[in-house]
Amino acid sequence: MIYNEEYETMPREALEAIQLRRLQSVVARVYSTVPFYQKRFDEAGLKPDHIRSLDDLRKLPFTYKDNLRDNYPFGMFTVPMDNVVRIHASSGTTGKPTVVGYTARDIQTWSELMARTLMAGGATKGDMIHNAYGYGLFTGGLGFHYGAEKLGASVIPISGGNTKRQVMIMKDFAPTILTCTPSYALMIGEVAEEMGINFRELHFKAGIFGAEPWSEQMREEIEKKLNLKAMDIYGLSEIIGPGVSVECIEAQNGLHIFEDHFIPEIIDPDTEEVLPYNTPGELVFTTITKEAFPVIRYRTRDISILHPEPCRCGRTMVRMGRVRGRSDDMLIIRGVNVFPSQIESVIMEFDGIEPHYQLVVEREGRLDTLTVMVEVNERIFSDEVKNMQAMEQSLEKNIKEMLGVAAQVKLVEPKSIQRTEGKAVRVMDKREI
Ligand code: DLL
Repeated sequence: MIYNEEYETMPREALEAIQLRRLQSVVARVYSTVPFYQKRFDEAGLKPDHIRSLDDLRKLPFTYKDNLRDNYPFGMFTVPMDNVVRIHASSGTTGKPTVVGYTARDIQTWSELMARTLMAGGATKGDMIHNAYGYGLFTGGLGFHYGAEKLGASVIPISGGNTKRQVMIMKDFAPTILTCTPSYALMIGEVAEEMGINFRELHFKAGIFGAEPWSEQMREEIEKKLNLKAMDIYGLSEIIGPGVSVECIEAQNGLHIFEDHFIPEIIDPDTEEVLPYNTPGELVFTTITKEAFPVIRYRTRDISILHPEPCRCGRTMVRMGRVRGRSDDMLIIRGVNVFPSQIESVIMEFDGIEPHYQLVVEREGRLDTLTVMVEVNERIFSDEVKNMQAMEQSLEKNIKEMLGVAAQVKLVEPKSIQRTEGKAVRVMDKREI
């Protein structure tokens, strides 16, 4: 079923005409309202009226996460704060979050995209949606919530956590659609099992899972254990939140990008050259309808691929493949975006610590765990055990405060972390997903 037949199944030619018109308008708007863009376009010798075809998009400079950080918190907004009705944020590279804003019309756009998303994943007005994405600064909870209401479905705004209570509510309220991260879906499955509740007795038909990488194997496991069809959803705060792309229940094969709002490109992350369809590379998005916080050619760092072939569901929007990795070192630990450099900045504030550290990410049961191995100097290492323990604890506290993610810190003896000739190996990701 298709929420917005007119747009989602629009012939490519008509779609491209709309894209061009919207692109021209957003380029003119950012040029006249955001000093950052004006400077960048001027440096490239570009004026908004140089954009005469969709191919001209390539002439525009890229926008990087660092640019957002440099303009923290609201410097990239194109409207006065008076017109901003919502603010969300996600973690950034320095401990400062990436801040995004929405006008009332942006919230309407986002709600429509999430209504489309839910329907692509099998939801209708008659469904009850158990929304276990986190509510708060994270875009997941509220993004799904508004989409569910727009669709006219009933939404249970349960957010994440207190899993036993979630299972009880699933049993008593009989929701039919589950929305949460794939790792949390599996955890709910395990807790239900421990409580003696079989998902076959529940009423779920489909789940829409994303916000972190997962695999086809994980899909199979979720579908079997939770007795539902599992769809992949992709999005990022900088572009809108969830609602950038989603799989359709008919094919479950690639995520349709809502191209009437976002223009995707795939580039080679090193040379920045634009690559043809069906070639893997880094996803780049330009938002063409957002008002408060549009972005031009945003480098997502997510590695994917674009497939233009028609889909049996009837949507004409291009599909992106499952995200296969990142072109930077960002990790997603229990849903929180973490950069090794953030941890580095926390640990380097301590006296007696050497700039050698390693992050070990593992999965215990369904939960990601993060261990930070930190090398200390001789003086600290030969100190009393209780002093070392106190230092470990304060490091853990600071990491939790700065990044919002719990880590176990282990101080290790001088020279024990392996040195390499090339790039330091900072991360050991032992999770098998
Ligand atoms: O994770 C938005 C979202 C909420 C998406 C709910 C889907 C569902 P951020 O916190 O800004 O936004 O994190 C964005 O998460 O650049 C990817 O690296 C990763 N990511 C998101 N969805 C997927 C997915 C939300 N389906 C970052 N597969 C992105 C793999 C994903 N990675």
